[in-house]
Amino acid sequence: MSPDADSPPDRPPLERARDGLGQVGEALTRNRIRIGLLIVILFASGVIAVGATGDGLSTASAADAPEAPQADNITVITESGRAGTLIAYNPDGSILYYADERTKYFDVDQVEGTTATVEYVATDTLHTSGPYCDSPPCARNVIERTNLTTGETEVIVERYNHQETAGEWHDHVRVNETRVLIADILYDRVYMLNTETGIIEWEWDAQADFDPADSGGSFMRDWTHLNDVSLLDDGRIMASLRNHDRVVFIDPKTGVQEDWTLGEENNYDILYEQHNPDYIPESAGGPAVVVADSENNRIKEFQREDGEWVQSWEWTSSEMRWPRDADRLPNGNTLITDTHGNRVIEVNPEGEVVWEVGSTLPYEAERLNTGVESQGGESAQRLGLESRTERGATSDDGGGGFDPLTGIGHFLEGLLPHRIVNGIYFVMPVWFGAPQFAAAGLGLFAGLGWLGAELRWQLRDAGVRFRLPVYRE
Ligand SMILES: [Ca+2]
Ligand SMILES: [Ca+2]
Ligand SMILES: [Ca+2]
Repeated sequence: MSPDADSPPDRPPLERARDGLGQVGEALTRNRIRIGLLIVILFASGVIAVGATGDGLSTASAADAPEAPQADNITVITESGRAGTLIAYNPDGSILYYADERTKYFDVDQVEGTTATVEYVATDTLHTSGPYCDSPPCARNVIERTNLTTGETEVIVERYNHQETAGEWHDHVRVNETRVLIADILYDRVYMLNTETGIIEWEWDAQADFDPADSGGSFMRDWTHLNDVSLLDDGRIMASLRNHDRVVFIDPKTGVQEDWTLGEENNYDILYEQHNPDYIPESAGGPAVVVADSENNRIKEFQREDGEWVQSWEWTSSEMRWPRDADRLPNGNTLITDTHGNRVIEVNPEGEVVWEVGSTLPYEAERLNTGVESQGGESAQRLGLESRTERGATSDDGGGGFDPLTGIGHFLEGLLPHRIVNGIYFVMPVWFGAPQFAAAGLGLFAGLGWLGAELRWQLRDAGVRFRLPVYRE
């Protein structure tokens, strides 16, 4: 059949020729766009594949874990990822102790009167249903004590939770030989457990002072996310209600001391889902609280002045992602876990990084024999610490040089709320850094752009086809 026979008789030949050329040109343009987008997607996939297969940071075994720089004392680091670890570094930077028997490790503290024994909370994830678990994942929480020199480990408390989400223990603190305070995320409370009898002897329930209807996260899912507890020398208890963006001070007899509360509902300028607040008493230049302001990607310190909390110090870096611990050391340095920055760092009073070791999803770090958490340190105000935002080359790019993908990654991160960025890094593997973030962003844009273009072309073609019966077949 000839084209003439199919075409309506009233269409001039010139117009038909122009249409034909137009279609050829259109097809060429479409294919060029397709090829261009394909190249972008292949490039992005390549960057991600290189990240996945590269010999990057790993703590999967004691042999894989990186060595640390020298330090004056043992450093203990916990990792809370799906393959969590507890790693202790000798002062010379070699590995003294390595454990990965538990699924995740959280707060760790040196045991008083020992030189190298620690007590910590850890969680086993129960992946299958059974007598302890109806709908997995569920959790078995433990408090354990380990002599890092001999490796001898003793289970002190073990408890099952019917869910793992908001069911882990992230902190405990020892009251005396037979009593511990537990930060209970599942039931939004702090309680004192007698470890000999197993009996709860005291508890503070967050509902005593907060209404689940108009505070914190979803009551049904993860209301307070109570992730840290401290016992102060004056007998008060300090607790971190992460989802309330608040640190509260609890009188064991009367409950929360409202005028002491640090942070406000939905006021993210003060705190945004913090971890590991440490109280620095008046005798050490406080009252002050040094805290990892996690979703704001910075470490902050607040000083008590005229009955109010005033921010007295801040440290952050362009590389910092979701820090979860900061300890003021006796020498004025601050030991920081940079969770999605995949590192534990120590910054000096001038704010310079003077010690750094790679770590995958670190939760907290302790430098032994410097006082538990910040107990051996002084306030930023007394030390005259200067706030600082560190900028510079990434720590993991092998040094020097501007890496455009890292730059694009940081730019894309800046377009999104911190919470979304930190959430993405939380679910992605450890090798997924800023370059991969950039590649994933570019790949996603290209993919969505391609989809949009194809849809548009199809619609356009469909529109043309609408008129087709008029002059075709
Ligand atoms: Ca600790
Ligand atoms: Ca802590
Ligand atoms: Ca610590």
